[in-house]
Amino acid sequence: MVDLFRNHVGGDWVEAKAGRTFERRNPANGDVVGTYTKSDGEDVAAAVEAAKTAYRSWRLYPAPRRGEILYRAAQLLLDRKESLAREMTEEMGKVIQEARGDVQEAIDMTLYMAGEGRRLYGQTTPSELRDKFNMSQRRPFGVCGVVTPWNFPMAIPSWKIMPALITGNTVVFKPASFTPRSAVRLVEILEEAGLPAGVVNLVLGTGPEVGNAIIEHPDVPLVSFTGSTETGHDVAVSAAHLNKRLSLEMGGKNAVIVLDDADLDLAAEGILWSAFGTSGQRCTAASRVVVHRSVQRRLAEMLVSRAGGMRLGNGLEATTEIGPVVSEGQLASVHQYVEVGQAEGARLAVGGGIAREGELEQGFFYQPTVFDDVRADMRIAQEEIFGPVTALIPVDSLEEAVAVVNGVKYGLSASIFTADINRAFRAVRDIDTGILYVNAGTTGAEIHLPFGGTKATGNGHREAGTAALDFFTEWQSIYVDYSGKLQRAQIDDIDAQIAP
Ligand code: UN1
Repeated sequence: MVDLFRNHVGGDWVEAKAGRTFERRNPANGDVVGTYTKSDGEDVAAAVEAAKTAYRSWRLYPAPRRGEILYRAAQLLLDRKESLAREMTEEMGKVIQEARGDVQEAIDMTLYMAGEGRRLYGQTTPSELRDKFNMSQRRPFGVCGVVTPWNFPMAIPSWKIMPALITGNTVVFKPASFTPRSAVRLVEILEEAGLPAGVVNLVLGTGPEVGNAIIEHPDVPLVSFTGSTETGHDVAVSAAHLNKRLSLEMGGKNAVIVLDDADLDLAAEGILWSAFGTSGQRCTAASRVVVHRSVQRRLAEMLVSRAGGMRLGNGLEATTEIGPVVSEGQLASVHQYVEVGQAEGARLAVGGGIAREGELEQGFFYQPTVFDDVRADMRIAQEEIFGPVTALIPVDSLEEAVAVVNGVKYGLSASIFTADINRAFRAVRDIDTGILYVNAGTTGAEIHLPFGGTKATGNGHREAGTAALDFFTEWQSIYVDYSGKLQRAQIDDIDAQIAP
């Protein structure tokens, strides 16, 4: 008997009005993970109504008290970390160790934002005039639309929901249709932690039916979206018509630079972890390796021998190093890119095929793949693949490496391996990405620093850290005049007032 998972609207677990359902299967073996209620615009309208009603009192709820609810939620996430991680692996495939990391990232964000309940700092400033007090404070927006992807089913929703809540907003949450169960678990925990009814509402279903209805709803003044570049552009167009605040977190084409003085063992480890972790399905995945020609051969050999030996399998098994990709469509799209790379003349050094041995036949497994002798203008070096594929691009200098890193439309993450601090800092100065690592791979962002990218990766906003507070609030500047008379800024003659 497979459970039916439902929407959460105004504090109740309810089926979608039209009574439809959809199913999610485990990408490792095809087992049914769950059946889910399938919503449409009518369900979104009910969720927005509930969120609007709840906003009236939630915005007045003292922020330290909101923080206490988040502390309780963080504790529940921690108590259930293992079962949440196992369920996540069943739902989207990432290996259990990484699923635990995903839940941990949600715990970290929840704790961080809980603490913000006692900060949420504004400013006080001197006034140009006597007997006048100036200050600013953050104000919430109202109902926030939260639309999230399947690759980080707990972490990314927490990046959006927790800052929205601590700043006094309410939420309508639409998770990816590949990972609805993790979303249900997160909302159950918030409810159990004492979040009042209607503050977070969950609507399950597809992007076209549910996501669009949220984005187009006139009573949702703010939308935070993480997903594909194509969908993000459509979201931006709709949001612009309605003058919404919008945060977009989209594609990446992240690169690791390996200079001639790098510790190659460390570089190889960093590349394997960031290229093949989560089967390459991270926005921050290292899908390019920009390597100095003098170490290209040695690095390629190391990557080929290690990637060739990586164990594919069900992510719940302790020995598995690479799980399946999320779906059959994703598998086909990754393979298509590999064919494009070969047709463009890149040298396939290892991998390059759908893995079908034994039990792998039941799931969507792709061999870890390394292309060598890739030119920076090839499609596999320019477009996001979102699978376990990386491309070695040889260069002759740091300057050329930086130009290659910057020569794509995206700007999320990059890294450099070098023993030379001067060259590392020159790379930091010149690389145009939102996130940069020295002597580490391209993944592993921590939640208290801003997360996001330049150029086509985003639209100028950042998630996480205090940057998230900036996105989910608007500033209000307050001037209190206690002089008892009309004082005019920019007009009154202050010098005359202070004359002896
Ligand atoms: C993503 O890929 O969308 O830095 C998020 C990292 C993780 C988050 C990735 N902490 O790779």
